[in-house]
Amino acid sequence: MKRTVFLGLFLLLLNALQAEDGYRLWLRYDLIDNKALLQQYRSALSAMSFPANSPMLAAARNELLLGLQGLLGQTPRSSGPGNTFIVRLENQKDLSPEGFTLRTVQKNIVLTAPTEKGILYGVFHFLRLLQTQQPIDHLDIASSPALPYRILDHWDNLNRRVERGYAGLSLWDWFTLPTYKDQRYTDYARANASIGINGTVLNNVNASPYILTPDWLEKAASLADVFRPYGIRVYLSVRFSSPMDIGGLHTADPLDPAVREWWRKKADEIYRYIPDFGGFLVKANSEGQPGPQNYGRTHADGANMLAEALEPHQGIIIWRAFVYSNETPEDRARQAYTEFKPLDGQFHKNVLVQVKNGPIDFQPREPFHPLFGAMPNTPLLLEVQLTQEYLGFSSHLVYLAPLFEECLNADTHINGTVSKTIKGMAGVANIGNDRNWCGHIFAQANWYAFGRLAWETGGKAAPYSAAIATEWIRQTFTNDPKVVDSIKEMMMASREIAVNYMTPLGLHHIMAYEHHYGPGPWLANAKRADWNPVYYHKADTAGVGFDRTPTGSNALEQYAPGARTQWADSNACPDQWLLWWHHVSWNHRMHTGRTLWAELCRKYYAGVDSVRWMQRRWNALRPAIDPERWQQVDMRLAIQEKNAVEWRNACLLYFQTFSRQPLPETAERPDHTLEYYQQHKIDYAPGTNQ
Ligand code: GCV
Repeated sequence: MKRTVFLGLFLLLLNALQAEDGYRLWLRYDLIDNKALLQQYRSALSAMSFPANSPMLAAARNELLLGLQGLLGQTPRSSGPGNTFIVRLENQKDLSPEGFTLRTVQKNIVLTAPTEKGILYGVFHFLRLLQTQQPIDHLDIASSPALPYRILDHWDNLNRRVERGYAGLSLWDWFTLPTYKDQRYTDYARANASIGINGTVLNNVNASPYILTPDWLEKAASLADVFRPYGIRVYLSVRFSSPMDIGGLHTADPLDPAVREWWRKKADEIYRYIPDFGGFLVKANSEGQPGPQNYGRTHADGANMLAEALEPHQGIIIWRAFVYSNETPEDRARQAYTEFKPLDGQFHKNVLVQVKNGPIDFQPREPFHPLFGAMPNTPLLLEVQLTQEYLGFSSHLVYLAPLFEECLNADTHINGTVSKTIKGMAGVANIGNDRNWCGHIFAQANWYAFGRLAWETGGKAAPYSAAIATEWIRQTFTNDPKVVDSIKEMMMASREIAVNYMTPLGLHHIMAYEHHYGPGPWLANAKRADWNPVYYHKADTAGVGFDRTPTGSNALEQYAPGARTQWADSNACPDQWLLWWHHVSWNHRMHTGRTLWAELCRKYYAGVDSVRWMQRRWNALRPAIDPERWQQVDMRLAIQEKNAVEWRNACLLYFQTFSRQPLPETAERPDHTLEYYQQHKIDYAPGTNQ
């Protein structure tokens, strides 16, 4: 009996130890499976000299020990002979305050940095070298972040629902805060620090005013305490009408002295709770949110009032440029530029304007936003969306780094590439309380890539997406080169695959209403014109596409002449942008020699075929991946395949009513009618009920 119980317990323990449920993200510190390398690493790290007399240095040191214990099965002695890992705070020429160097000096490895944060980042970098099984015998690394602001934006509501969140509830268990500090908060901070993220906006940009009341500030302060040793500053989204909502004032006019005084006092109060508070993120006069325009004032008036309140505390204001107005008949793609360009140079120095990567809204493909390069006197942040609102939620495998990089590397023809015109990146988080954090194991790669890109990019021409994917796969799954290459190919192809089965050739915003999951190109009765897919594709019997040239909305004029020329002529415009810029006939000759209709069919069919290719590939990888994560991904790929078929069939059947041309002879026939797809409703899709 005793023996059975013991065996049972043993098996349970074994199972628990082996379970790979995705919780550890890329911070998996398992014993290195290459014996020769393991020996080398062990002898290179016999001793350690790591004075840690502050919470941040202690966090860095603990991480190093945790990592080495797992990866090497031993930790270095804290002193004595042998090869030593030496950590030193030291000023270095050409290093930014967050940078570090890792060098081999007489058989020792020396990590130096001008600040504690640099040491922390250097430790994570070093652990990554071991995890990805890199040589460490001749290290000569100097690394500084390309961009100073690397921030996650959580669209988490105070009731724990996450707007556009597909990985469960908010990670912040507001109800038990400030007292209960879940271990997940620390693990979240570790994961962020490991990829250089240095800020987090805790709450939704559609902000509740309550976040600024004492109870909630205390909760935010408690999170800030957990994040501080990991170099992460807390920011809050604020509602512009807060002085009225919770302050008892009759106005929120930014030029009203009482309003200004209210914000000043509020700022002082916040800094008593969170001495290193980062600042405010503001969505104003956008999608129904209040803002300075309610009082006839400009975005600059609103931002500057808040900037003055935070300035004595060195806080910043991040003011979003995601604005469009229902009353304005102007093409939505033009509106942010129209409102913000004239304000260039009018913002206080502690204001940054946050601009989405494209002028509409996180579509599978958009041209870069025309404000990049157009506001030389205003620091800009690039906002990208990690959560896949328009890219199949957490059900579809879509590696987003190539999308982000397409924008970062786009030439503004004013000040170089987009990456050269920005001071930082903000990523709308895809994190929730799901055990694996992001819903899809591969969605973790988008969180990872966001941090790594924000650290690495900055005008350097090299493409990073593939290198970052390699790093992530090696840390997340395996160092087996064949497996790494096979997964990498899948990841690198996945964004284009999604574009093909959703919105090929420059189509955009033809998703189902409100939840944005699945196709809805026929939708025409949303309460705002520009919430309707028909507004964006403008299909008729003559053709399809949005004319944004001088014969149409002329959104093209908002770009520099050099940028314009690539898109201006419908015959020269690259196929991938065609229907974004032009309304062309169904028989328009594409660069491939096919007609537009034939090309559209080809893309939609290729999209579905490629999802099936991903499924086959994943199937072949089964022996190389642990069963739990393999199966999770396999099941999600099955959802993706089903959805891709629906996208293809629904869109082609719908556009066929205008093109009046047949589907390709040999192709798989749609299994349902257009009416069937039009009636397909999804109740309670995640991410919408706020
Ligand atoms: C937070 C899109 C999303 C909204 C989001 C908005 C924004 O419109 O659908 O859910 O609101 O962008 O970025 O403010």
